[in-house]
Amino acid sequence: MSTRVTKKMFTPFEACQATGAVLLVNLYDPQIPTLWLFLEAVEQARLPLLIVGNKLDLVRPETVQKVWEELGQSFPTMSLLTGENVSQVVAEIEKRFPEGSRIIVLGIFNAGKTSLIARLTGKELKIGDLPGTTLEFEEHEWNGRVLIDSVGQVIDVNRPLMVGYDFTGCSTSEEMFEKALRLEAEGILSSLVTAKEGFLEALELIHERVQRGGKIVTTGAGASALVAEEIAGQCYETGVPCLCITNNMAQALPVSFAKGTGEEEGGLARFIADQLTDKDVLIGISASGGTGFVYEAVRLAKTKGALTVAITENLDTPLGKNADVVIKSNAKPEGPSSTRIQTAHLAIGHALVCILAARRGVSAEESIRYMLPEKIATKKMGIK
Ligand SMILES: Nc1nc2c(ncn2[C@@H]2O[C@H](COP(=O)(O)OP(=O)(O)OP(=O)(O)O)[C@@H](O)[C@H]2O)c(=O)[nH]1
Ligand SMILES: [Mg+2]
Repeated sequence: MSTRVTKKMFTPFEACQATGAVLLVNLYDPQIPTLWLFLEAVEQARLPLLIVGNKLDLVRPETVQKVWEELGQSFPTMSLLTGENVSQVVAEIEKRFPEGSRIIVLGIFNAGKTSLIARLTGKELKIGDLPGTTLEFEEHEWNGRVLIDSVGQVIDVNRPLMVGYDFTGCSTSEEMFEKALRLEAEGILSSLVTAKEGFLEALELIHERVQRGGKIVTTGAGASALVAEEIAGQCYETGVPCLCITNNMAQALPVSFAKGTGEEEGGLARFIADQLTDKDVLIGISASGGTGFVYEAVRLAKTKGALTVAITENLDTPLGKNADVVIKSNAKPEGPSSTRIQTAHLAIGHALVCILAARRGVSAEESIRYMLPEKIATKKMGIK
């Protein structure tokens, strides 16, 4: 019995009885640690493999070289958008997988798996840049072969508690505790590289706006709402006007956390944008980059001239595309429930507020003033 399932699906990886695999790499946001999981799954299933890089139109040659180095091998690259190199890749697929093959097309979401199958078969398929457009295995006949579309994530359900952490190799609670904390820290550290450029750019632009009297609005849903709230709280403690608007409704928070209550509500996006002028900054936080009201609020805020900043793990998403500046964490892979991404986003938020404060010369004494009790005489209860 197989143990690997695709995210949000209970279909075992091997249930599709593939005899070969194409691993599609999104060159624009390669997510190498997650690709290793796919490679491990393919190796364990002993499938002949062809790795192909897609979205060549969005990257420079140096980036391709870097991805090759990180994966320890070179492989063909193409752009399904412009058609560059596609016919060579198709020929390579035909050569590698003989007639009668059942070829599973793997890769993180938005890598272009369905786009490749649509291109080969000439079919009209569901393609889009929201993470998770395809949510189940789908088979398509092509040229005497079967192409199997898949979901952009693999999870080995046999690994202990792959909900948030991979506890493989841990037998005691103490070992699990140590591993959990190490993984959290690693998520922050590996974000150093991916986040730095966007962070520094965002910092300058936010600093300018705050100095000119602008305010910050933060937003996020569920777990990212907590990050948004934390940023707003620390802004308050350092004298930066910051308003936090989320979809969390007090007691509904745990449910919103798990199920994304209200994420599709466009009114929330408009409400957020209503608070913003061209002096202000909107920071949208979303681990997936696909949270409805967050990416829509960013889009609307931009039309009002506000500076928009995204904090996300996934660059190649509606949030990543809508924002002026993206601060990209690199904390994956995660289980279905993310932990490391939020930790990395909190660290990024803390760094942002603290550096802004340092740049403005806010002293500890001034900061403490925001924390002291300020009692206001109030009416006696019952007096109307
Ligand atoms: N710029 C660019 N965009 C591309 C290319 N190939 C696909 N896309 C776009 O990337 C997005 C994702 O494409 P899909 O084919 O739906 O990706 P997928 O891997 O099936 O994604 P999921 O079903 O979510 O796992 C769509 O907006 C495509 O139009 C490419 O070569 N270059
Ligand atoms: Mg798809």
